[in-house]
Amino acid sequence: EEQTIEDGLKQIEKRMKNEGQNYHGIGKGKNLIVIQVESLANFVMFRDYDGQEITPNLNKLASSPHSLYYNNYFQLIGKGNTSDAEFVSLNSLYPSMEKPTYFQYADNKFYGLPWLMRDNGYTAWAFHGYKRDFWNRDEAYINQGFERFIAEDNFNFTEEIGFGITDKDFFNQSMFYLNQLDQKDENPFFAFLVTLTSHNPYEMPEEYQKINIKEEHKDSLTANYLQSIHYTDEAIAEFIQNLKDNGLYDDSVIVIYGDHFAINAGLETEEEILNYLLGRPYDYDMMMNIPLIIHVPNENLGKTITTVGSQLDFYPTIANIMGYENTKGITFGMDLNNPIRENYVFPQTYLYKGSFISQDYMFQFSRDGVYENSKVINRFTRREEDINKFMDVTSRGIREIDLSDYILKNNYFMEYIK
Ligand code: GP9
Repeated sequence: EEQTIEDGLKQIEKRMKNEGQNYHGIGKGKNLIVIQVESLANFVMFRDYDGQEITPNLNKLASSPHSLYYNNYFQLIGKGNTSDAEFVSLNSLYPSMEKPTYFQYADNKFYGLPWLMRDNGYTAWAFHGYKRDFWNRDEAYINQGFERFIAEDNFNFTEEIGFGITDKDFFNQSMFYLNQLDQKDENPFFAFLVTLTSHNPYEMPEEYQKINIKEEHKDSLTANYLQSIHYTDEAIAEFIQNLKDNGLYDDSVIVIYGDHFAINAGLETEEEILNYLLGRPYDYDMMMNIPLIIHVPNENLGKTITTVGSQLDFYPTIANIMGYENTKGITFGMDLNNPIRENYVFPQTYLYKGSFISQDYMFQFSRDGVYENSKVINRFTRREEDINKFMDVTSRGIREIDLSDYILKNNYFMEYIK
């Protein structure tokens, strides 16, 4: 029988209750520094190109005894690309598929991570070195719970790459504001930093191209990408050193993840270099795979988490690490350190609504919306399998997306959050 919307939401709310013993509260009272990295794909992690390590610093961080590294983590964006990655991660709600969520629902009431941290005494600021009104951030951030937005107009830069400010300038100058936050009061802070340099088409000036590219791969999008993500990797390492030099490192939880894919699957021009780099065909599940690293200085962690998850799971995962429970909003994700059910990723872009990625499968729901035209592949054998046994999972995914959309459409938290 048909379940009512209210019953559906009650069910989602009920499953939020999670004892969450693993890593509960290991970040309690510390600052929370989250870095969302432009186009950081997981396929560059722990990978060499012709004997050259692409992201040596992120590799070091991810394999540190004080880090958790999630290697089976996926993007979950709609029409708002980078801004949806922010929205989904901070709120654990699905993005709108009509318009970028930051535009369509800028005025809605939310209870995402910035609000949770503020309710627990934190100051929450956002940092991004591009135009204040791009993706409507200046308006959306207010209802997301950020008290201040350090944007392009707060930075000085002489050198421009791609969209503008370089990641090194961005991180260096952000230190000034982080020090301000640190000295502001007794309270810890939540800083949300969004990088910019490694943006498509990834063209870097000659002096920043540190990876030697083979003649036959030169000028490909992927070759450019390796150069630019290598630069960003170095910028992040300098930033962490800077946190140490400024005495902020030991008191902070540092979280890093990619906002979305770097190279679209199915680009003919990229086939050769990707095959060479990966030694296997590049498909949508690899394209949408982004890394998540949670680094807690002085905590004994040192683990790679293979549980499948996505940006939808970010908020519950971080909330448990910080030791706080979300008792106000409704979140659709799962704490990846305390899995209480089998997790599925339900994307709506690149893989269409009804599709899913699970531990073993990638189900590609047909673009025409006809189940019978869908296909499923085993993620390990890469072979196609019979689609019939996945009907209930796809309908569950569609149901969840619709429930989340109901929250957005009806500004549901307006009444719900006291
Ligand atoms: C711009 C930056 C890029 O502010 O966040 O957004 P994208 O084009 O990647 O969605």
